Amino acid sequence: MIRKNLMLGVSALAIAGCSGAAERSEETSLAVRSEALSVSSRHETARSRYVLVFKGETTPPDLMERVSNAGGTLSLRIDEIGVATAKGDEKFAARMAKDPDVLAVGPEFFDELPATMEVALSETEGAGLEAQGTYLAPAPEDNLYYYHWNVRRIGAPAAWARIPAEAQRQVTVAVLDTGVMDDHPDLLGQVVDSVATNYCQETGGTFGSAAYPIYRTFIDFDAYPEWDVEDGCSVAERPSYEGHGTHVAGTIAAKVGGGRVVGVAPGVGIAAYKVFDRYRYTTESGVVVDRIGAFSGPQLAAIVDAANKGYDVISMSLGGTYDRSDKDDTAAWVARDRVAKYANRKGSVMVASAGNSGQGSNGTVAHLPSDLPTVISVSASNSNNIPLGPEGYDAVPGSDTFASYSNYGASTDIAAPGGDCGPEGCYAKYFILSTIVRADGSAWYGFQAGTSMATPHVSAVAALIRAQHPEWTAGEVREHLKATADKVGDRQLFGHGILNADVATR
Ligand SMILES: [Ca+2]
Ligand SMILES: [Ca+2]
Repeated sequence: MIRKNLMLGVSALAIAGCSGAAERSEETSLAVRSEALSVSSRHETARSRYVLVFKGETTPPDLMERVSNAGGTLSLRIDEIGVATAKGDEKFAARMAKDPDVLAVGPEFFDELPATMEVALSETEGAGLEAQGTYLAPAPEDNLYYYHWNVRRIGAPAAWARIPAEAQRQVTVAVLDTGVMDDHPDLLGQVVDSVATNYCQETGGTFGSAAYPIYRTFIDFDAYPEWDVEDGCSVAERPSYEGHGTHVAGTIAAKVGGGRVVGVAPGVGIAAYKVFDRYRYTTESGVVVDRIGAFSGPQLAAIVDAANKGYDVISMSLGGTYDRSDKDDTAAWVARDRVAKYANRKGSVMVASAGNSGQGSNGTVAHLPSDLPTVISVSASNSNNIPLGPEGYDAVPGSDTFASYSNYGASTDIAAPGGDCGPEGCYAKYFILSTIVRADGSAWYGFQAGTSMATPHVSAVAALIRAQHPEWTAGEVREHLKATADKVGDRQLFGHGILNADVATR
C-alpha cells in the first residue's frame, strides 16, 4: 500500500584489502559504491497500522474505548503530543477520522534501513604506527586518529581544549538508531542511558541493555501479514548485529583512549534509543527479505522520552520522504512536526540527516524529520584533496565539496563531513571512520559515507555548545551553529555552511 523511503548511511562497501602501514586501506577500491548509492529502499508499511493525531495536543482519557468502539486495537499512546498508533482496517480509519477530537488519521509508516555496506578496517591497519609517531593522537591508544580528517576539518580539537571533560559529561546526546554497542572499547562508559521503544524490545549485549544492537527477534510479515504489536516478535534462527547506530555514536562520543578512534565530543554521554525493528517477508518471486526498519510510533515515543528526560540533543540519522499534497501523509507529517516542537520546548536540540537520494527537497516533497523548521537538517560535505600530512590525512583548506549522494534544498541548515569518493577513486580515506559491530558481534572499526555520518558531527558540536552554555534554548543553539559555520558556497547545498566546532566554542 503505502511506501516510504528511508535513507540512512549510504555506506559504500568493499572488502578491505590487506594492507600494511605503507599500503593503507585507502587503496581499497569501492567498486560497488555507485550501486549502493542508487539504493532507494522502499518497503510497504504494515497494512492496517495507523497514526491518530488528536486536535487538542493530548489524547482523550477514553482513548482505548474510542479505538475499540471503532473496531481497532491501540498500540501506543503518546499523551504529550496527542498522538496514538493503532491497528485496524480501513473502516476503522474512516470511523476514527469522524471522531470530532481527531485532527488526522493516516498510515503508520515504516522507514527502512538499507543493507549497510562499509569498508572495514583491515586487521593489520594501524599496526606499527607507534614507530611513525601517533600523528598527534590525543592518547596513544587512539592509533587510527590519523584517519580523522573529518574531526580536524571541523576544528574539534580546539573545542576539546576549551571544554573540560567534566563539563562535557554534563551533556547527553540521544541517538535514535539501531542501537549502540555499549561495550565497544571506544564507547565503554559513554552510554549513560539505554532505551528500546521499538516494537520488538529485546535486550542484549554484555550489559543486557535495551538498546544494544542485537536483533534476535523479528516481525514476521509472512505469518502475520496484518501484523500487530499483540502478535509479538518471532525468534530468528540467527541474530543480526546492526552497526549503524554504533558508527553514529562513535562519531559523537568515541572516547579519548579506550579504543582506537576519537569522537567529535569525546566527553559527552550517549543515550541510546533503539527505534528500529528487524522484519522479514517473502516477495512474490520467493525472495526472503530480512531487514531493519523503524515504525513512526517508536520514533515519536523515543523523542518524547528523550525530551522528558532533558537530554540536550536528539540525533536522528534517519528519515523518509513525505508529500505535503498527499492526504495520506498528513497524520505522519503533523505528528512529526508536533513532536519536534515538543522537544524544542523542552530544550532538546533536534538534528537530522538530509537523506541520501541526491535530490533537492523543494516543492511539496520533503524529507522528514530533517526538513521541519525546528529540526537542523544536515547535508554531507567531502573534500577532493586529502593528502597524508603531519597530523594524518587532512583536507587541504578550500578543498570542500558537496557529497554526490546528499539531499539538498531550501531547508538545508548546515553541512558536515559525510565522506564520498575522491578524485582518484572511492578510497577509504575519503570516508568517515568510526566504531562498528562486526557480523560476528565483535567490536571493530569501519569507514562509511552518508548524511547519516554527517549528522552526528553536528549533534556533537551542539552538545559542546550546550556544555559551554547550559542555559541556551534549543533555538539559540541552532542559530549559533548556523552563524558560526564556514560559508563555503551554495546555500541550497551547504545551508549556512560547513560546521565549525572551533568558531562555535570560542
Ligand atoms: Ca579512543
Ligand atoms: Ca530543518
